[in-house]
Amino acid sequence: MPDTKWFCDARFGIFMHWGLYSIPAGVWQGKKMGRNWYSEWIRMQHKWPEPGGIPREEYDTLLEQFNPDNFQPDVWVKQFKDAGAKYFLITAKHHDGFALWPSKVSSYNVYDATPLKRDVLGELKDACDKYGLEYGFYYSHWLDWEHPGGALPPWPSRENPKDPPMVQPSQESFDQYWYEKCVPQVKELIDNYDAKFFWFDSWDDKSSHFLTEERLDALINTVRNASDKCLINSRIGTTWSHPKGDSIVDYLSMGDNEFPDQKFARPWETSGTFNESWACHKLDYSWKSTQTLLKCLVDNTSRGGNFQLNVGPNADGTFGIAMIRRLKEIGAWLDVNGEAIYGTEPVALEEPEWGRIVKSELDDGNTRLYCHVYDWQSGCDLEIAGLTNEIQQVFVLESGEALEYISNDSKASVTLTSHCPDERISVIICDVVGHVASFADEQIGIDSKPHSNFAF
Ligand code: JFZ
Repeated sequence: MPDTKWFCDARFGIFMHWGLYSIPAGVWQGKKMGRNWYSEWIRMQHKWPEPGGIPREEYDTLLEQFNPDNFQPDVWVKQFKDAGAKYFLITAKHHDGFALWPSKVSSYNVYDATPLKRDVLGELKDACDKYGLEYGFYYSHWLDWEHPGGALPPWPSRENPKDPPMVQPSQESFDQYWYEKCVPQVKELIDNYDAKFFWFDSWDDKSSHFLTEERLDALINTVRNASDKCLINSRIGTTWSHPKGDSIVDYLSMGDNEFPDQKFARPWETSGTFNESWACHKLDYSWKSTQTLLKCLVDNTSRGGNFQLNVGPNADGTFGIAMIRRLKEIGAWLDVNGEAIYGTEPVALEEPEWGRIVKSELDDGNTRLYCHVYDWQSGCDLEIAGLTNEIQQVFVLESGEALEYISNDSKASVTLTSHCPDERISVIICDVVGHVASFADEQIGIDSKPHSNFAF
């Protein structure tokens, strides 16, 4: 199995949804998708804007309109680096089947079918190499609405749950899609761009109808044979559709915006949005605060997982101000507090009410604990329950200000000053003598499974 250390050390990645659907951005010929609907789904809404969704020929008029003036890979990736991200992934192909690279497998791609005529994925790879970000792809392997054999949404319409579901392609037809489009395109993405990881997308056992053991093996083997580094996520379908389960993939993916309240002993991540939609949506203004987003990052880090924050650029390649501002704020926080995130490990200590704790093991055998304080109660004692190691020193990471502490057989606590260093999340460093157990040390052998709470 490929090495996952870089992935675990990274903790923070940027996810991007960008494609033809970014042009309508949730509004089709004046008809508005719900403001909390995913705009990348605009084509396939059963009875919206008309029965059967948007007809293929009409959707395809977006091809000639895909000509962004502001596709600036260097500027984009620098922005993600400045936000503190260590890796980047983009929708190489979303459910609509449109490829963001000059695929030889299907001409339904940005180079052959749009006026842009640029290798979007190749240019982004160069920028990632330049700025030192790892690079990978979202690839919709199950749903594909361009190829006649690709799967369609398996649920009833939003408007009327009693409506019959869409008619799926036959197994023979899906086989054609799988072996003539999906598998070769995935191979192409590794060969052309040296993909470091894939984020395949399925989310419940309804996908098992098409994602059979044999097909999953063919796809996984293709990745394994083409690369000894490339990571595969559990949403490829192993959770539900493979007898070996998630043991044969490299990292677990949670459901959308699902932040589990438990630690997992395997590499894992949550992908989350700034607002509701993944691709940009003209009506979606429900922006999460920077503090909320930082807590997503710290929560997952403390539980051994990553946070992949999604951006949905506008069709012209610009970014909404709300996203830019939050990226800068996250970057400013990580600039000061990155040491308390990157390369840290979860600890086998009880999760405190006041925030989260992670650790780094120091070369001299001692341990540095990072206390992420969500709730700074001035003058109070911040207790580190269960810590038996002797404390050597305590200080605020941002300022270096030393803090008083109590360290004896029955108690380990830090006295908080009257001034809160950072109203979002303050980080206190607590250096202790000796080893503090990692969560993983105690949990090896647990077969952690991601779960989904998402219902259409
Ligand atoms: C999928 C896509 O359909 C969506 O457009 C977006 O790309 C997102 C990242 O992934 O949507 C999901 C994802 C997860 C669940 C349901 C739909 N889930 O966990 O149940």
